[in-house]
Amino acid sequence: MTETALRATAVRPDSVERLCRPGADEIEALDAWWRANNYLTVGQIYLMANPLLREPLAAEHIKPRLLGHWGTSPGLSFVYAHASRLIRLTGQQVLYLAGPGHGGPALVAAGYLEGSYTETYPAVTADEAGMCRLFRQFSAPGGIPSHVSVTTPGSIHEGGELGYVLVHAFGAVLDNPDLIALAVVGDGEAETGPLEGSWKGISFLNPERDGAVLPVLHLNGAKIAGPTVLGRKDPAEVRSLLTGHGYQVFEVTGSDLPGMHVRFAETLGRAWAAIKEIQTSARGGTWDGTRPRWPVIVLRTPKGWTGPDVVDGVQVQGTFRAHQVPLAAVRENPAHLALLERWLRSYRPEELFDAAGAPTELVRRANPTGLLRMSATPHANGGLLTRPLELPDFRSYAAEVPAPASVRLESTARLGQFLRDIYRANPDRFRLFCPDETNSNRLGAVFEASDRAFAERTEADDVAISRTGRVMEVLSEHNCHGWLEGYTLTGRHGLFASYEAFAMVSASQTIQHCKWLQEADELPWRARVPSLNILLTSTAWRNDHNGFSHQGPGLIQNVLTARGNIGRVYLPPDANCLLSVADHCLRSRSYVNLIVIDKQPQLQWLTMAEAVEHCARGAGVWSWAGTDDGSADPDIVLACAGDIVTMETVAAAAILRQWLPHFRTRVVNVVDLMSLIRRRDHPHGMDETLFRELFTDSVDVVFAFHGYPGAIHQLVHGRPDADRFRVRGFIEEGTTTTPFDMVVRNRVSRYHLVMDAINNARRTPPGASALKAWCEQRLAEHAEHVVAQLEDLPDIRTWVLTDPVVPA
Ligand SMILES: Cc1ncc(C[n+]2csc(CCOP(=O)(O)OP(=O)(O)O)c2C)c(N)n1
Repeated sequence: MTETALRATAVRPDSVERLCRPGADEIEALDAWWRANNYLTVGQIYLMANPLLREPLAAEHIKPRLLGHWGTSPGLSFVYAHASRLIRLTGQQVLYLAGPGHGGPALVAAGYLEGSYTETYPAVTADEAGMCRLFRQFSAPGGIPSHVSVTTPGSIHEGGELGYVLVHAFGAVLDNPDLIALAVVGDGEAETGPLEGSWKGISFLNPERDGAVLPVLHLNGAKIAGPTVLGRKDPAEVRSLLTGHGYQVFEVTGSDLPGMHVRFAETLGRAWAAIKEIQTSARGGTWDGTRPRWPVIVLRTPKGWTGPDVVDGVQVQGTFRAHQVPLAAVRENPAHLALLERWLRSYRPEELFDAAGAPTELVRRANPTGLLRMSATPHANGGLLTRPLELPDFRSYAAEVPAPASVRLESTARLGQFLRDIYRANPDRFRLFCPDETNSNRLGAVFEASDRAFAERTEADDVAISRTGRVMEVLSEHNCHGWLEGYTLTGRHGLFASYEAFAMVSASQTIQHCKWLQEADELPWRARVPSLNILLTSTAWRNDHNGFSHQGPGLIQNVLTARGNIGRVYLPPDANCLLSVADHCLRSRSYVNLIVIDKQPQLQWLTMAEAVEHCARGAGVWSWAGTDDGSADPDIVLACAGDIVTMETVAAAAILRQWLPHFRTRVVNVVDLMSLIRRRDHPHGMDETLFRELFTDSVDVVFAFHGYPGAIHQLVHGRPDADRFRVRGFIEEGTTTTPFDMVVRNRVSRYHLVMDAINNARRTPPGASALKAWCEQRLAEHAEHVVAQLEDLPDIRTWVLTDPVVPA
């Protein structure tokens, strides 16, 4: 599928009036399609045999475990049916996102009715046997999950963890001018923080070069166990809320048929026309540049519409009781069984499926064709559309490193220059997403290539901000993360840069995305998409000015814990390693890459050639830092992962070298954290031989780690004598203090590492106790100095590798 092919099927002109006034035959077809969808939805929830009700429904036809969510499903399929009509009449490319993704059976049914489900899963044939398979597989062992998950053709949004439907939709349409993302927002979902923040997406959209999001706020009034806030609000308040966010509000309310079809068709037609008008004006040069009032549809229908009204004397339809399985005891209770049969037959399946069990012509008439079917759109299988990034040679941004630890510079500033040129070379498929910190994170060079995107009013004092900008800055980690997910899942590339501690705000999204990619990896029909790259900077160790709230390296832990091989964690110690790692991540597919490095001026260790080799191996011995001379038998291994702790480790090794010249230390630096894992457990895991070459199989390892110490224990589990790893790391000791005081407080300073090395070495060399005493003395001096002088000791602040250890 090429872009040219996509454009060839794009918008055909059509009369809005024609769109807004469906003929009786059109309503008949889309109502039949909707009935068929509802039938298949109920069938998936309840039936394991007799799919076409060819015989009276009996207990043995009913699944033993009744799972799934009915309540939201008829609303989702109602919108879908109407969107299909819009597509048929206009040729519009639509990506459908179901916020309440628990309505999975409705979307699976849609793909089945459109034929794409059978194309994707040939065993699920368009006949009675296939329908039975479709029903049996739903929410069943060995089958498919209940949500609009990775297995659902046409989906980029599972809607399992609620709150992200609009962020995914906005991400999908950036730099995607021909696409409309139709996003159904649940009213329960609308109570979440991420969703409430995501209405602001239109403040960053540019109608000239971006597509459009059409939200459908589905107020079915209830969530799992009670009413929703927006469902119970006076409609005028809902209107004000959305108007205040900048939308033009369209409303459709009711449950009458065919009246609802008539009214929704007209509303969808008007909303689509509003989008086209905005885009035509912007692309035709008549736009005055003000932020358009994009349409939103508020749809009010009963929860569980068309399902059982009253069950056991209790109102179900239109209440929270319709949320999951409205008839719960069908196998045991003949009255429920009879109600289910009546419910299924109310859709008149004999009109919807032919003798063989395939959808009838009446139903199929409602389907768009080919790649315009929402269940077949390549936008939902973004790997098919992915064009590799044009990447400049990262080596040309190299830091000059005449000798290890001799120069200091801001590593992320080099990355900023690389990103700037990636922007220039890829004006249509690369974006940086950042919560208001691009400059703070020293990535500001990107503004030489692109402004920040902003559709609201700009003022004379604003800097690097315009409607044509493509750097995405919004003070919402949820928006940044979700936009990037939508952007990459539809085939484009990007990077999310965040303060390390606040990446935890969107940590759950990171985890959910890992799950999505993991599942996608197991489906041959899902093409691999660009990776989700996350840069964590302004790290725990150097947020000494912001204090404890800004000190938290937790995201590493989350990514390590993700199942499977999707997660990658890189801790480049300097600029050249950062450039090499970034280049690798931006070329990669279908991973979640976490890159952790601070933004402050920092010592540089490796030349570019050395960095490339080091990063390719993932971990290596820094022989210039240690004293074991390549011996297979060091007295201690000093390992490190993370920029700040690498400096402490190399400084500790320098102290040991000068105080105890016959003590054999080996310094190992780890860039790729996953290399520590056993190969059988992760594809990046280094093989046993290399692991032994680096860490021996019996010498104690003092490991200084950027994050929480437990992570290293988790990673080396199963390695030879894993108990010998003594790990120092962030132990939640933080405050506004000096950089060196941070490592002291967390007991990972050079002096702590020296003492650890002596305490854990297999032999105690002469002079060791004097050195330990000196380390204690230095720590005492530090404690006194920072409080008295409010800064670190001078020799600590300016330390370079060639310094003599004991200050003159
Ligand atoms: C973040 C999150 N919190 C809680 C849940 C559990 N949950 C699943 S469905 C649901 C109610 C959803 O209500 P709504 O968005 O209105 O969907 P609908 O009524 O259309 O089913 C809840 C709370 C969830 N899936 N995600």
